[in-house]
Amino acid sequence: MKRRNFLKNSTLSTAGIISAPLFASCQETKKELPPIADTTVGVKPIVICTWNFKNATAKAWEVLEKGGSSLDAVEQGVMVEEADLSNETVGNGGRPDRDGHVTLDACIMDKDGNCGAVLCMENIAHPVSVARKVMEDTPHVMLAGKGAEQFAYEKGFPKTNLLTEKAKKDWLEWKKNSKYETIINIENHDTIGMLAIDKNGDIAGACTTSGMGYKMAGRVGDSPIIGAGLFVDNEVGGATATGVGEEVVRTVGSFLIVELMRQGKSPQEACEEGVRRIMEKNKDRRDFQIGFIAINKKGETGGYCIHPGFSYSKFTGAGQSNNPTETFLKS
Ligand code: SD4
Repeated sequence: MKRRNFLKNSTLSTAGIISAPLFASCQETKKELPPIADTTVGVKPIVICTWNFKNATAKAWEVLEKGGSSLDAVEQGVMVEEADLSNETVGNGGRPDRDGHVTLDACIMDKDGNCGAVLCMENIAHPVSVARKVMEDTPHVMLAGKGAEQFAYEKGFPKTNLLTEKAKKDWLEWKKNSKYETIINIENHDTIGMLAIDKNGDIAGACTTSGMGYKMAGRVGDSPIIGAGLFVDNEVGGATATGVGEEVVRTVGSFLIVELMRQGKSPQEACEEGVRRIMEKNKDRRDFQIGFIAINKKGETGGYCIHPGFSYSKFTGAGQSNNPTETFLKS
């Protein structure tokens, strides 16, 4: 019996045993339930990500093509961006906070609903891999700040200076005119969120960022928050977010997208609805960016993003282009 069916059936029968008289009729209807359709039949591996990170999706695809798991694919995929010094919003080379410290956020989630995250962690070049270690080697879900860094050293991650000369120069320049104010940095749109389906039809996701450039010390956005920056439910699909994290946290954005898909919306419809809900609450604002991408169990994809000034961009679904390594389209 498929694990999913087994769990479903065993939950029902457990309920029946505990409160037998009341739920006797429920037990009977159980027999009439049709088997859950296996929507993974015929689903091909696929990987999608936010923005134009073709090297990252190519790496993830390499893993999937060899028969690797979606979890390995998303980890190794986003690591490409974490290592890319020219990407100023993810990993090594990311912009610092307003005090000059590069602090990184990341999370990862697997097909079984296991997840791990690190928040506001310094000096470690691959936060997504530390997040995976949190998931696999601890009973916890999140580690933050110095504790996360210490844990990373214990797991053998090397100490790395993440502030590049260029990032330092830009920050010093920013300090001259900024009055040291923290603003929502609308230019910061290169967070990578990635979702993949492997040959078994299993979904996993990862999200990693240095957050808003010149943020307040200690500020954490949506990206490492399960349910906000990323959510995967292997029975339904997955979603991940980019843009102003505060707004995504307020709406528990990625969880919302997955729940909308559970209710029958396509990934595209769900992403559009998620963005619409955020905009409803921000009727007077035209200065920020929010985007979601999503994938469902059938391998259908979607994405929607609002940019400052209210222009929108859509995702070109993999179904349309037959490209197994789709990225989010810029407007
Ligand atoms: C954050 N959501 O820290 C991140 C930033 C981002 O594309 O996604 N930029 O709020």
